[in-house]
Order: sequence, then structure tokens, then C-alpha cells
Amino acid sequence: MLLLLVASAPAPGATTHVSVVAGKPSEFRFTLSRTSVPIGTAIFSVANHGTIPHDFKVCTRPLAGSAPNACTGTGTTTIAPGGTAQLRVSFRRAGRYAYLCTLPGHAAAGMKGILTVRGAPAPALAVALSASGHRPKVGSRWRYTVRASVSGRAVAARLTVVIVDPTGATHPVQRGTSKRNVTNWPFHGTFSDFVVWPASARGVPLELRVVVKAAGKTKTISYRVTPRS
Ligand SMILES: [Cu+2]
Repeated sequence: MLLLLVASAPAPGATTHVSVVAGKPSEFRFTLSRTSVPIGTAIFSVANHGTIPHDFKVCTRPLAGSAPNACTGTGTTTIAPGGTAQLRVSFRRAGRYAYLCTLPGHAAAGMKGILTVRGAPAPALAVALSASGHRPKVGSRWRYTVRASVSGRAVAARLTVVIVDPTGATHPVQRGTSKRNVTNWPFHGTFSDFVVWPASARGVPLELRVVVKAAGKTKTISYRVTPRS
């Protein structure tokens, strides 16, 4: 199971293998088995299928424009026709990295290209709201629980809870029986509380709106309620 997860979402520091054929589809071209890799180490296995010597170099700095004909970087030694070489490159930053053949005139003739290095995907914030039903009884405690996690782990978060009335106006929700609003309320992982719906809310379609901020993300969950007697 762990292996499957690792395979589907390479962690930072992943090692990625890239096959490179020089001299294919024509003498002054490269063919790469993939044109993007995750941040981490890339191992390029280079085979020269051309009829003249070539090499393979990856530029150190990411670039904005098209691939240059020369750059600072790391490359293989010159590879004779039919020969192979391996190149290991460590990418620490996402971006577009040029690769090229350094033999005179080859890059200018088209023997170059761009490899994209992808940043690590941002961990997703998961927020769940559970509550004791959409028809709360007025005047009694209606319990609700908010959970916040990132990659299955409880996280420090801030919570704002409001009630939205049919006109769209919002009303703050208080913590328990206190007068303190649950506004940017800090919690870790799980927050449990209750709402006492007033008799005046009987039969009115309302919405409990929960906003959770954590890990630089914001998630909103709405829960519809119509209090009853
Ligand atoms: Cu070349």
C-alpha cells in the first residue's frame, strides 16, 4: 500500500529515471522518455543512436525563455555512436531546465530542449463537519464537531462559525454558553461545541457556515438546518 502511494505521488527527494536517446528522430535531436520530473534526483540514461558523437548536458539554472545553445550545467562525457552514458542531476527548485548537446553547432542545429521540474504538491487540508441532524429542536443543545487534518494528521487551525439567515445575513455563533464568538477560534484537530437555536428560528431555513483556516488554506462547509419545536 505504501509503495503504491509513493509511486502515485513522488515525495520531494524522489529519484526519477529518464531515458534519453541522442540522434533520434534525427541526428541533431534528443528524445526523452519524459519531459517533466518531480523535484529530487533525476538519473538520465543517455544512448547515442546517431552516426556521430554527442553528449547530454542539463543547465543548472531554470529559465524563462527558449533553450539556449550553451549554459552552465552538468553533462556526460562525449558519447560515441552506439555508446551510452549516465548523468545524475539533483533538482532543488521547480522550473524549466534546458538540456543540450555541447558539441559545436549541435544545439544551434536543434539538439536541445526543455525539461520541466515540478514542485511538490501542496498537502491538502481536509475539513469535516458532523452535526446532530438538519432539524434541531429549539431551546436544546444541538451538537456539532469540526475536524481539520492534513494528510490524515490533526493540524492547528482557526475556526469561524456563523449562522446565515434566509436574507444572506450572517450572525456569529458563541462558544458554548459564553458570549465569546467562535471567530478565528484556535483549535487543534477537533473542535466540538453546541448551538441552542432560539424559538424565533422555528421553521426558518438557516445555514450553519463553518470556515476553517489551516496550513495556509481556507475551507468552508455549509450545513442546512431548519429548527423545529
Ligand atoms: Cu550532438
